[in-house]
Amino acid sequence: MHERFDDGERPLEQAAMFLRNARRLAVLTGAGISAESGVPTFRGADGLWEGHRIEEVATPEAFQHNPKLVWRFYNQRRTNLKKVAPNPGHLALVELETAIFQPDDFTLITQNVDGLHREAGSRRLLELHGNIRRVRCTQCHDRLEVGLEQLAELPSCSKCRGLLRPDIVWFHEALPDDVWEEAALATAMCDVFMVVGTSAVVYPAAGLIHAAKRAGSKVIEINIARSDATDIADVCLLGPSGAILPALVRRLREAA
Ligand code: BJW
Ligand code: ZN
Repeated sequence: MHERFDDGERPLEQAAMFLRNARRLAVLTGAGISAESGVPTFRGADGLWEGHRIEEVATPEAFQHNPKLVWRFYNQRRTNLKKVAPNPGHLALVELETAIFQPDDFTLITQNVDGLHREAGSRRLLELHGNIRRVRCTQCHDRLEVGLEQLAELPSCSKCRGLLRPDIVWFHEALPDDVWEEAALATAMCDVFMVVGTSAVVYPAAGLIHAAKRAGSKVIEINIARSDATDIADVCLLGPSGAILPALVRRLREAA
């Protein structure tokens, strides 16, 4: 069976060539890689939650004014995640890490909070925006893995009774320093930077793409539509990541 690439096979071969010539690879993923698992993206046609834009429910201000609304949003998303599993795009990235690149030469940087890369088996993984399966206390800052079980309307800390919040980076909040530093380092060191399923509009994550380009890396984009990364990419593979990533891995394996 042949996958359909909008511009034929040429971009796929060019991307494969960049990867064959690369020692270090860094990959930045966004919501698009989980779309084929059934997780809605943020800025698509269905990007609203009960009429709210993400910017209205994913801020510390929203949590301060209406923590019940914000917790309802996250509890609903956590429940929906129980029904989803990693797709062939997630699995192809695991194969790139474990079968094609050396373990220390591959870094997966994700903006996603759904935990699907970890579930798929990715090892060197940097979660820039946190993880929806974790909470932290607004008072004592304790962090806790809670999985996807339904939490109370307003869950509280078992140590200090403080209000718990999702361990996620909301708008106007800083990214965790250690994770960000590792992501910036992997970006500076890589030969190829691959951008998968992100609109590339949210900073500082999107800034990594520009930093990679400035540092001289080849940039490969995989997306079903144009994004803010398209004009700086050296090659764009237009199509669903669940088909394109496995096709790319197959091509690299054939050549090996
Ligand atoms: C497929 C596909 C398939 C679909 N295959 N592809 C003006 C200019 C610049 C910056 C700012 C500004 N005003 C404000 C800011 C800062 C702000 C920001 O960037 N805003 C922009 C929106 C303008 N950034 C922040 O606030 C950040 N913090 C910060 O700057 O702090 C400063 C600070 C420093 C020191 C101290 C204190 C503060 C934090 C940003 C955190 C973002 N968090 C979110 C919410 C997480 C909560 C949650 O999940 O509930 O993270 S926002 C949301 O967007 C989420 C995502 O990770 C992130 C990125 O979205 P993504 O992944 O790109 O998804 P989409 O939907 O946009 O795109 C999907 C793509 O997939 C599309 O391109 C599709 O075509 C494609 N696709 N199916 C392949 N099958
Ligand atoms: Zn506490």
